[in-house]
Amino acid sequence: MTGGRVERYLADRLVGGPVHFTLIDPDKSPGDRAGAVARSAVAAGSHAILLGGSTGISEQGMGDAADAVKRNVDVPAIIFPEGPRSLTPRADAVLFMSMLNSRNLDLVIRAHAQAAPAVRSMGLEPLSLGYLIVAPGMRVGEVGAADPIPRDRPDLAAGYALAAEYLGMHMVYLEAGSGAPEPVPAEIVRAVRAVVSVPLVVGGGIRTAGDARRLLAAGANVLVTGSIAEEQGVGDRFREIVGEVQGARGR
Ligand code: 1GP
Repeated sequence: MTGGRVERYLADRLVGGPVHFTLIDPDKSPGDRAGAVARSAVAAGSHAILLGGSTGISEQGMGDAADAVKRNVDVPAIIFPEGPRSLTPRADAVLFMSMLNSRNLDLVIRAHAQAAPAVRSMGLEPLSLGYLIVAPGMRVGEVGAADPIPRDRPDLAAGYALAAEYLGMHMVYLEAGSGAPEPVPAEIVRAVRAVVSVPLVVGGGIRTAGDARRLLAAGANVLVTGSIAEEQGVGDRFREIVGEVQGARGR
């Protein structure tokens, strides 16, 4: 990977093995609460904080959460944008993501054309990423008007992911949707891993150490968890998942 400071931080960490990102929704954990969740997540071994949610987060809400995260931890605070409105210069970077299998051109490229000048003037580092919704896709799949990749079509996912890499995107993100009853199938992760060389991010429905182990064994480079810390705080379940990531780094 080339790019700015956050991309280099990630590339450096990825040399040592897979990494974990904690997704915090500033609507559910505003301001100092976001800072407290970030602090326990990073103490448990998480490598970066994503800030986002699927409902409208104001610039103010996003900015306050980013400030609180930066006061509490020394890992990047990265915006997981729900639209151009949720950008703030107070974060370190933004996932500059195209939803590859959306029927809505806004999510493929039009919102990006609108947001790019703001990203530039805010000095936010854009992290170029192809975002692929896998069934069930949950709310983000609905709001994003996605045609989710069926769970028995690893070939289709591999085609999209390879196209993203050929288009120059620096990462591919396989998303089952927040709260999904099951994470992205390991077969899909394996098929994508077999064809792409860019880092592979996997999220949605990761609830257990077993889920994490299967996804890591299939070739995921980054695991993202959101709901688990939101619902139960940074407890045993969270620690077990991050423990799997840390364990894979040790091998
Ligand atoms: C990030 O949407 C996920 O990719 C988060 O999913 O809330 O199910 O962990 P969970």
